[in-house]
Amino acid sequence: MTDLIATNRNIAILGMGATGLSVARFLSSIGKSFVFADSRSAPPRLAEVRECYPHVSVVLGPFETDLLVGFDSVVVSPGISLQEPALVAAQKQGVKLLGDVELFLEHTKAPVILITGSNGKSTVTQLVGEMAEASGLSVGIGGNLGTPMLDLLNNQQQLYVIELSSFQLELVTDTRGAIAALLNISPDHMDRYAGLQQYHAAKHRIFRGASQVIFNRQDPLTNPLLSVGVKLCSIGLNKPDLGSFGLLEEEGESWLGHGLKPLMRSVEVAIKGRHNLANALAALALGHAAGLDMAAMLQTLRHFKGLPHRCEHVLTVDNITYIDDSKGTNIGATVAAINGFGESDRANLILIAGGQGKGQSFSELQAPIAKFVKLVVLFGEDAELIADALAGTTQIERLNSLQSAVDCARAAAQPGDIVLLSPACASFDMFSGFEERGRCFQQTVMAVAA
Ligand code: UMA
Ligand code: ADP
Repeated sequence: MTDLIATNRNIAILGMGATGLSVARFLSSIGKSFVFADSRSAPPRLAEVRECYPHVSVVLGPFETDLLVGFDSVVVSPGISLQEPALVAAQKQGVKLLGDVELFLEHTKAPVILITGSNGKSTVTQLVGEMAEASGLSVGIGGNLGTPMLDLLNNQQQLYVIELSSFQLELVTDTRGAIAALLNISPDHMDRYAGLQQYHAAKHRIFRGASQVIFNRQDPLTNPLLSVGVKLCSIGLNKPDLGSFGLLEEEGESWLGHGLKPLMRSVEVAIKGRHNLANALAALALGHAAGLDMAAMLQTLRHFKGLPHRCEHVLTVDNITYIDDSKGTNIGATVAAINGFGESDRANLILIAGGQGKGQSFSELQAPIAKFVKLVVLFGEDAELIADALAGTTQIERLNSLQSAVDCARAAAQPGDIVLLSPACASFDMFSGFEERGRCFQQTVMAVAA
């Protein structure tokens, strides 16, 4: 019997995607029954659900209050907005809403590291996970990154490293002593939130009940408001205070440092770009908080090549370099990628961007584009919106497919230039996700170069 789900009757799982199915497996494993509901009439994994759970009821179509109030607990998938009128009404009538994070945290027996932020979450999660493995631990790595966290539960695990999205955090009230990091905050998912403040509030829920907290001292939006007794550690690309992580200058060279202590030369970090130095420092701070072996962590930083579609080098041909940053799905990520690859003395970038803008204001792209980008090639649903926001910064072209955008970029590129796909947008208008968009870019680049 659990605190969160205290009855084996009346549990509904909303959403039949990766999260919903992991919740179903978990509830089945502890002998609880449930029903499924999905607001789409034909959700993509319906056949799988019917096959795996032939005796479980499945309710399809818009969520209705009358249906939801019939349940004691409703486990909500992260893609479903809590502002859905039926959910708001059900909660008012005493139905308990919860997510997979709360179930997971209640059932873990090993220490948990939780990581959120607008950008860098997946990189830092994977990096810390690999640092833990290099330190000899059996570790579960997942969450928003891909493997639903409930699927990681296993008595052999000695540590969990979990990426959390703002969506997953919306119902979290107690992280039960986790080590929690908030890497950075810039606007994202503005189509789901009333404004930055609401998004910020969701992100800050990661600190509730945490035992140790890591924040970014150069991003005031990450500053935690905490009660006494919680251990705090900051990261930043400037000089660290005692106990914090940052960059030190030693004999004219940049080093990763812990307090006054230099740890490793920055050029040795295998993942490139200043944003990745911030990610490396965050991973070190988290690993240090969890007691991982420092030598093993530094060795991991020397070898970790980064995840696919995050500023990934695809090809250099005719002295033109192609970079796949398909995971750059918001302006903060694209600004980091442009600043990371821009040369100080000339506009050397051709930026391919566009897709679904998620309600962002694209004006923050103006300054880095004016400085580093000679041509912006736009495609996708919100191309016009982005073109309007960037008018007057640099040359802009609009194409109707990613393939034609690559052709256009290739035709305009000069030796020494970089063609950067960093869309600042979601991909769902034209692709199944950022992975498919990245693969399409890479295949087109390879074909063009052949
Ligand atoms: N659904 C509804 N009504 C809705 C919305 C969705 O019924 O209003 C149903 C869909 O029909 C579908 C199911 O819910 O059957 C999908 O659920 P979901 O959208 O919550 O997605 P999952 O498949 O459960 O995947 C989620 C995360 N997706 C989202 O938060 C949108 C995955 O992150 C995550 O990897 C997975 O859980 C495991 O933890 C993806 C993501 O895009 C990568 N995350 C966003 C991001 O990184 O920006 C937040
Ligand atoms: P997330 O899981 O938060 O989306 P990823 O690690 O997958 O983060 O990186 C996504 C993109 O965000 C990268 O391709 C890069 O463009 C950008 N990025 C990565 N780390 C940072 C950072 N620390 N600050 C700003 N942008 C970043």
